[in-house]
Amino acid sequence: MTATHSPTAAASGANATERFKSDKFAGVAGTPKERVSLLAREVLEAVHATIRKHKVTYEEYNALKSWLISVGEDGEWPLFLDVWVEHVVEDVATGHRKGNKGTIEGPYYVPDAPEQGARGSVPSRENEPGTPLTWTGQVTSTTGAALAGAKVELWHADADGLYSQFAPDIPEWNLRGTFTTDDEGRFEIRTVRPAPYQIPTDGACGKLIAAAGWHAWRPAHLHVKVSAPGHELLTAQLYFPGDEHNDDDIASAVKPELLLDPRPADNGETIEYDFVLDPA
Ligand code: MBD
Ligand code: FE
Repeated sequence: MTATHSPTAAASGANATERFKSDKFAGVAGTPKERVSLLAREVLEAVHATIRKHKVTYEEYNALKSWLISVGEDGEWPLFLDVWVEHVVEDVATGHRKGNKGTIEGPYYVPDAPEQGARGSVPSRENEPGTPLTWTGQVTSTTGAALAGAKVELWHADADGLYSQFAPDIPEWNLRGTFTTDDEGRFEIRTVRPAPYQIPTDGACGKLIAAAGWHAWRPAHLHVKVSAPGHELLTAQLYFPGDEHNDDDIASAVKPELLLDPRPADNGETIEYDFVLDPA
């Protein structure tokens, strides 16, 4: 027995699957059957066309079948879909916006992180590893109005690239907090710089990456959800200039508008980044 447990794909996948089922799954009950039929048929036709075009063999078909089974066994459907599909859904869903660019949510959001007021530190361990980061910003509407009482929910990986509630031996709300803007829509958040993130390599997604000769990296990122009454919820991630994976994120979720401009400070670094929300 060792005192600490190594993170495993199956454990973090199982957590992500449970989280998704408890928070989000509403089923297809509200989707008209014409729509289900259209989408299912076209996706299957795209698969059929690929099989014909590349003369897929029975050996390859069975490898796919075995791999798809393991995606479920490893609890990696949330990871697989969020890494390779969500960015297109996000693009289609938010293309009309005039305010801030957003990006994908990914598999590791947890609602109701502890409230920290307009100015404060994100919950963290004593001596939390990583460069201290002080982030000041303001939430406004595309109408120009400052949004007082807006919520900024922040969550991110630690300096080892691990997320609380999905990796073992990390306090429940570590590096997860909810901030509420002041009368001028302003906030100030103290946290630490996250590390680049490698998606689990020991599960089904890792097997695909290895078999295809891809890499498993996402650039370091801060996740946020920014919300205010009467406005569209913004889900975004912020990135650090110079990260070697900003240009080849496995999850295709980097946009130039989401790059930070960190400046050295007495204690670590400061960043300024504001949010503009679209009226709903
Ligand atoms: C992450 O941390 C993440 O943000 C995404 C999108 C996918 C996998 C892990
Ligand atoms: Fe992430």
